Amino acid sequence: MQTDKKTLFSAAQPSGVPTLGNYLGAIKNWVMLQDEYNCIYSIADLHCLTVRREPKELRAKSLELLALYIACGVDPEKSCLFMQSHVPAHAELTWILNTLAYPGELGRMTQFKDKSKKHADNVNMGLMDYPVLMAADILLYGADVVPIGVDQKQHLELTRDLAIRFNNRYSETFVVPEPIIPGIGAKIMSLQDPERKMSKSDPNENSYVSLLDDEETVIRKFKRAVTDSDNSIRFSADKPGISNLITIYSAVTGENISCTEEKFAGKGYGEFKIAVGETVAAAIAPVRKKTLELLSDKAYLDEVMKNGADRAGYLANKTLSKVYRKVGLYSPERKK
Ligand code: AQP
Repeated sequence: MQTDKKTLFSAAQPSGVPTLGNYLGAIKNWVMLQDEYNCIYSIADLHCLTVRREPKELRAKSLELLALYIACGVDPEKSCLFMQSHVPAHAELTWILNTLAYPGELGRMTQFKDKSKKHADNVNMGLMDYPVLMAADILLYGADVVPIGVDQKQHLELTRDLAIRFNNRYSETFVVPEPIIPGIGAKIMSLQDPERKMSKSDPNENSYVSLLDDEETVIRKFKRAVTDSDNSIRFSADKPGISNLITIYSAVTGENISCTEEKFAGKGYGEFKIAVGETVAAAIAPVRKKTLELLSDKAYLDEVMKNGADRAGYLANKTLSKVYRKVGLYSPERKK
């Protein structure tokens, strides 16, 4: 780790194939920030257990997500890439932070409320404790910044509150992190219900574009995207469907929203949907190709994972020892 650089932490759950939302809201920025920061990127497999999963599928998706990170441009030589469950300090710090977190504040989290409705038959303690584990992920590495989509803003606020609460109670220990939220692409919406965010675990496959979708599938999903009947390509709060497509096109091409509006002024929705589909398909095609290549070299992926866990474990354990000492857990003296 270079000491003159600030530290950045971010993670995604292997809860499905990452969507265009995960890419534009998070992973794309991770790649751009690699030179500026000491970057630590995790695969949040422990977070995944808050919802019932098929164990075999979780294992496969975890490896696939590692391949996808690398295929998107996250460089394991520059950044630390690791599986959350390979560094036990995440679960250990969660326990300590739990003693400072209140059920009232966790019960108020929007994601907890949404997921409790979605998984009404399995509202478990892990679902409620999700943001505390996320706080442990971030605080273990002294992260100064955390790139996130808008949906995770509330959880990052809680991380900051827990860090400040701990520092006030036990003396200055944790860095209080700042979010980095992308200008365009911070919240990509579902293609079928543009009032809801695009999510990789949405049961309706037409609602999201996955990073492993082929060109034909991507274009088909955009053609079917729900829009309004006004037929003017204009960004507006009362036109959530078409505004979402304008956002996606702008985020992928790097053009601003008004440029996109001008470019497609007077064109019909049909033509615009195909243009968005083709642009997205061209952007993700190399990611798909590279991911499939990487997945055929499991030994390489395992090696990246092991190295990452060693690097992350070293940093995390340093913080955890400090925390244990500060809260008063006894540790025997080591002989020199
Ligand atoms: N629709 C989105 N637009 C922009 N950013 C998004 N992110 C997620 N959805 C969007 C950002 O992606 C990062 C990784 O997210 P995650 O995998 O840890 O969990 P999530 O936010 O719960 O993502 P999903 O796709 O909605 O997963 P499921 O369906 O399993 O719950 C985060 O930085 C997030 O902000």
